[in-house]
Amino acid sequence: MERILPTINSPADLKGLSWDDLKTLAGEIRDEITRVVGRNGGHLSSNLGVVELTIALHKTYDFSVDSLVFDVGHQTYTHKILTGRREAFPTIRTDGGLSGFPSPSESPYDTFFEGHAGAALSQALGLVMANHLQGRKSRVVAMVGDGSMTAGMALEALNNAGQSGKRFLVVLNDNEMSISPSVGALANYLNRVRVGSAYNELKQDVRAVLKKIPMFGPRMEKAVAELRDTVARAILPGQFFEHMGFAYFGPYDGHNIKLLCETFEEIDALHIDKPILVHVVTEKGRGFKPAEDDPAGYHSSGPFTHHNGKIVAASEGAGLPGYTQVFSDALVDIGRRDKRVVAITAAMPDGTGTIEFAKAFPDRFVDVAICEQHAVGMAAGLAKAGFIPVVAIYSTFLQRAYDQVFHDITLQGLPCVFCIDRAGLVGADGPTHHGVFDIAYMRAFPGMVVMAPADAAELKLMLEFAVGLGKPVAIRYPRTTIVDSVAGVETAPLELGRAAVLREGADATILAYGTTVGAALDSAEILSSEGIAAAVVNARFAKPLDADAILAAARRGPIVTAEEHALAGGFGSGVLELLSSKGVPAGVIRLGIADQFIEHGARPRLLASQSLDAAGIAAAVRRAVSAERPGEGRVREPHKSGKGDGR
Ligand SMILES: Cc1ncc(C[n+]2csc(CCOP(=O)(O)OP(=O)(O)O)c2C)c(N)n1
Repeated sequence: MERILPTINSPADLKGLSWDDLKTLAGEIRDEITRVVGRNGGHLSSNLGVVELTIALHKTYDFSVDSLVFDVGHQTYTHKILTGRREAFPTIRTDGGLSGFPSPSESPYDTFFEGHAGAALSQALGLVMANHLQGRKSRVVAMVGDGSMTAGMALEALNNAGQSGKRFLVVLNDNEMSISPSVGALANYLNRVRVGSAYNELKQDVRAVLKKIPMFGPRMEKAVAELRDTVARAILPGQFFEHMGFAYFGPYDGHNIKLLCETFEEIDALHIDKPILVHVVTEKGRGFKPAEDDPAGYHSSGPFTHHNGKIVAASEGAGLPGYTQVFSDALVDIGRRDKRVVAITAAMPDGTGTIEFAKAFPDRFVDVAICEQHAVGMAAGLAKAGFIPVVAIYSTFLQRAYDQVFHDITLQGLPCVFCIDRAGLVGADGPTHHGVFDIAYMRAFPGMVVMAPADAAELKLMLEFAVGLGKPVAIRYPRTTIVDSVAGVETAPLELGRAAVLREGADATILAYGTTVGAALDSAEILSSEGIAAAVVNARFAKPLDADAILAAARRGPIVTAEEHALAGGFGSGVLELLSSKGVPAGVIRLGIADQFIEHGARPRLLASQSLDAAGIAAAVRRAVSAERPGEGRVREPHKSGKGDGR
């Protein structure tokens, strides 16, 4: 039989297909997604779960006119395939290829750049209001998962939308999973709705059967009807949403394209004058056994090969990134010794490496769901009562809790350890996920200690140090397989605000922060062979800065700062501020992320594009040295450079 997928170049191509064709198409799309994610990695489970739902939405609506807003946007692979990107789909998440998230620069069908949970309802409501003001009749649809519905922003939007009385469609894609199983009262509620409706259906079936039994039929029927009414009163589906001002429909089988299309059309024809929520139940990982069995494991999958639906080989990079693993082990170790330590995650026990702590000390662990703000607010309460909260959140998601870091923690002077994972360029997930603003947003607050390890051993040291510090403190570390130890970084004890000189050199100083220390040492080696002696300092702290080390460097000669962070407000900015406040005019070249959003791509390439590899740092030092000594010949005898004292 001819394959249908190659004939789909735009959503309009769905219109003429029969229900059977659409079902076949769903299977072909699933195979394509599994094939491509097997090669490139990606959000497998979530995408396999929404194939039929996405087809149904594109068949019913015309999103060249109507608007479709995805929450998070990690589940848009079918949408991309249907909206003119079928041929480009195999490039997804690769250098220069399609983004793994919605990207308006790729297609007019992608309404917003997305990547953070909970934003879609607010964005959609804004579009609805704009339509209203501009007299446009186009429809607005937001698709949100049950996990993301727990986000504060989503609940704020529900609250506002219900009151606004403005019509738009929210499709609640309920698969009982966030990345891990959904947690919290809303998850329990949705579970009751699902079970309740299944129970009601069961009663209907039982009633039909009993009716056929002449002796007991009528009496049993009455009893069953009473029972059903009681159950229905207790778990009337959608009561919560109805009370919030929405018209609720569901729950529906999210894998039945015909049912979904008919439902969307019927609801549309009702011309309901308020927001509408259609509750759809789907299965995460649907159609690919390994993902069905382990939807969390395949939520964000590395490459793999499979044969007849069985995994033959997973990528070498599978499992936790190196720093996360080191953090995970160190946290359990500290938790064993110090009963005051409590770990908090916002829906990412696996990703942040707090799951082992959760297993070891379930009473001292909390997963608050996708609620970063609440996570930090709650940490304040624990800290106030004498506990030591360790809040493990990715850099990009901690941005959600900026005010809580300010108001609930630092303003109160409360001790709290922020373990900021995925700090820096994250690679294939791209601009929504790069964590390149945390130094700036953390170091702005009085009393905050901000540090970054150069290697695994230093991360352990820093965690230990932070837990004992009695202050608000942030430790940032990247998504990368670990370099066990960076040559030259000694695990000397930490002292607040003290850097470690790793290599002496009279011509220039590289002040490296966190992940750039290894590259800085390599660049010093390159430079040494050219006769340039560059000192390398492992800064360790972005706040408080080591004023002695920085002033000493400025006296020696030019400085190059290197950090995997936005130049605006980062470590290098701090160095400039310090020199300026001391009245020291120094030649400083700052290396970091330029004032732009960085695309997705392999991390080493992205780092090189920002001059954050050894070659880029060496080039900056050459520039600094030649600017310092104009006219001096560049090439000198190779310089013998001694290692620092490791302090
Ligand atoms: C603010 C924020 N915090 C955390 C995440 C990480 N994250 C990505 S997807 C996801 C789970 C989303 O669950 P759900 O909305 O139910 O979608 P599903 O993957 O189950 O389809 C999480 C926690 C995020 N994207 N944004």
